[in-house]
Amino acid sequence: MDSFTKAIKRYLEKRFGNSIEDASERQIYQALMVITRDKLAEKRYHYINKLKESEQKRVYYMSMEFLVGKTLRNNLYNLGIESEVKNFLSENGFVLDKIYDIEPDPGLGNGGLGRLASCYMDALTSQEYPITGFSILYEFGIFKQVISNGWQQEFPDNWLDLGKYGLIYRSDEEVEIKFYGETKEQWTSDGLRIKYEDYTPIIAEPYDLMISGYETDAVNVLRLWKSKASGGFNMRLFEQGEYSKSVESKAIAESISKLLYPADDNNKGKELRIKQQYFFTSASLQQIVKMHYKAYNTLDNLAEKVVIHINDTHPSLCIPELMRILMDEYEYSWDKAWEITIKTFAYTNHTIMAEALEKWSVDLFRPILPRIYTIISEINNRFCKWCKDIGASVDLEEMSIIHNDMIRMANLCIVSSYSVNGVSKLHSDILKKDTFKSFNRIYPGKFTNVTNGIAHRRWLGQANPELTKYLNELLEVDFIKDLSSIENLLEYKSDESVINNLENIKKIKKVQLAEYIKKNTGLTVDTNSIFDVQIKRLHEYKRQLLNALHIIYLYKEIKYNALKPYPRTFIFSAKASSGYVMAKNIIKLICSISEIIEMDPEVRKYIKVVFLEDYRVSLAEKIIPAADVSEQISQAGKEASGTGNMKLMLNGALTLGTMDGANVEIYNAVGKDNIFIFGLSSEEVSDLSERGYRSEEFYQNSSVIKETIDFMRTLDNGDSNFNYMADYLVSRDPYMCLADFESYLEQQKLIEKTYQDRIKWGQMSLVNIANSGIFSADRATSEYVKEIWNIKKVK
Ligand code: OAK
Repeated sequence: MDSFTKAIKRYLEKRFGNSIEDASERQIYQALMVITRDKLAEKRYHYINKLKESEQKRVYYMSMEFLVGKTLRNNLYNLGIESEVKNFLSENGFVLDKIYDIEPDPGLGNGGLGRLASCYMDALTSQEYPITGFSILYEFGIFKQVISNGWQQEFPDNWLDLGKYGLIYRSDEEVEIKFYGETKEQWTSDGLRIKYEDYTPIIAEPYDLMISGYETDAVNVLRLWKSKASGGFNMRLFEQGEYSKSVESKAIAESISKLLYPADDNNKGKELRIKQQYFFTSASLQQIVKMHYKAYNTLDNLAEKVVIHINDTHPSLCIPELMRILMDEYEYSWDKAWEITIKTFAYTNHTIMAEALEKWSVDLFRPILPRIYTIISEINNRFCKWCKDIGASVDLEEMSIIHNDMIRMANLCIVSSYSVNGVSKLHSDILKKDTFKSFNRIYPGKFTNVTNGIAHRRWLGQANPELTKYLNELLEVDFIKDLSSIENLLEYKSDESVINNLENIKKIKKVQLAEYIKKNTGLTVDTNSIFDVQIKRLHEYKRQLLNALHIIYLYKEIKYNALKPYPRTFIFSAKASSGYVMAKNIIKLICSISEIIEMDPEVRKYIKVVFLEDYRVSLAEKIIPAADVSEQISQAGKEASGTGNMKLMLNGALTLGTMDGANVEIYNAVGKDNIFIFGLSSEEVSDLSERGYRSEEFYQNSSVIKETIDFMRTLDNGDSNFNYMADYLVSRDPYMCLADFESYLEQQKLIEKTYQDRIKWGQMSLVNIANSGIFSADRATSEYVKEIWNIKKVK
């Protein structure tokens, strides 16, 4: 530690010519980022040497998204030097929390899938497993959301400005990626070779982000690729006076890593998106293969030493890229290359939403990646032939990789990987029984489940130090090291003083959040009210609209039926994909409700609605510890797993949910008396949709629905969209909000009643915390390690 503080002083002197007394907060921030990074890089050096020596198997985790969250606090915490740094800074007049605030959230992801990737990197590193993440160094991460008159506006997120201090540029490991052009078969003295002509080269520059583990020597790396033109600007055009053209190709090349696509669970065939996918998969594969060859002088044993994990289908071009490298660069035959390939890849599916299953039109794809297209097409031909040969009564309409001139990436992944997993039991069952049933028939045993998990060190240890400290003292076990030991808390279920202490901690976190709300929205919220939280991407299937409808119902009851409910604060935070009109309408609706209530002194005594803008990891860290109720109300069968549900449970919130995704497993873990479940099951949803769902019937047949929707219309003031949304619910309601409304209402009433029994609520909350051990990312990643990857710790 002494050396760490000395390093800070030295950095300030050398870099800024400042002593610590004269330094600015910004300079302290930079010093801390750089010194922490370099300290981790040094640890990494020793770790990687041990790994190389042991010649053991490694995992490469491919993901278009890593929602890293702020790194500085996580790294200091993991290095075990947070409190010393804090003291050192405070002795010199600085507040560490204010320094943390300077760091931007590296928003290199949209939501669940990206955050999961980061939770897994953290958990695997803490457990000393060798894993490398690969993704893109987006110059602009997920947009910054500003709410203006209730409507979402998007602004660029220039995170590298301050975020760059965590990265290490590895100029020695640049690679070239080839787009467009033509490939020709050419006979040479060594046999048939593939020759590329007229292609457009793009350079991938590597930047490494160190991933630290908790109290361990392990340091893994997240490698992020940045695109740049090969050869800078065109000198010939420049000399001819064509200045703008001369830099055009440079700009086009750099556009590849310019921005993160802000669409969550939605796929629109975009040329730039294909380029992004091939860019980072080709760069990563080239590097993996090169390193492997250097270490072993052969690629014959690639599948023994390497697992490449594909995080949803976005990195699926890894598969044909490996085939290409093996055949075109290392002269393997098709059969040998294929044998290696299908033993190397494992694939996780994160959604069954039809619009999210990636498909590329052949016409768009083939000119950009001619050789890769040929390989995919050949994989498909051989797969279809094999199906016929085995005589399986298989449905090639459903299974063919290329169908109706579209390339179906999930099919490519299933055919080419040795393992396919879903992310919760229910979701994995749906994959097997429904979405990919024909594949499951011909590949028995290939489909498995690994229920998601969360990095509890961040989501409890760092986000809720008050609760962590208390539990540490109470339980006298290191549950931060091993979350399963948190179940010892169950012993205190009948201990009122423990229940009271937990309640007091919740109150502290609510007060902190209330301050944030005041500062950011101007709203004053009652910290004795129930904090009812729905925070996640804005998507119709997640049904923020159902939540809004319940608030409208309460408003009506308070105003016209003299209802005096126990006070509640409804907290929302969510980003909508920029092109998703209905999602933006739902945000507008929520903001309009918030405004109307705020203007009504009769109503605002009881209920308040807060929409916190710019949902991101660091904001989630503030909201989650303060939540009483965790709204997990997706239409059953649609949410693959959810992970926010786990973070909230771990922090003592009670789940109000449908039997969907991992809610089902939360229900099993805590028992029916410690959760609020409502709504149709996934089978009932399928049945109803097969029979034909007509929301209007629910509207006509239920007085409470009718009254609520009719009341909703009366709120429309021309500037709001109450009428528009009411029409939508009555005429379409694609995710069946109306079908579930009454049973939702019933559970909401039960919540209100239960909350007032402070001991009972406290006990339920305790049971939730105590049973959250299975949702640690340590458990989830251990399952990947044992069941799928078969790797060992680096000792
Ligand atoms: C995003 C883009 C395409 C496909 C899936 C996603 C995605 O984020 N899916 C989410 O993944 C999470 C992690 O597995 C799950 O918890 C969410 O339920 C799922 O929607």
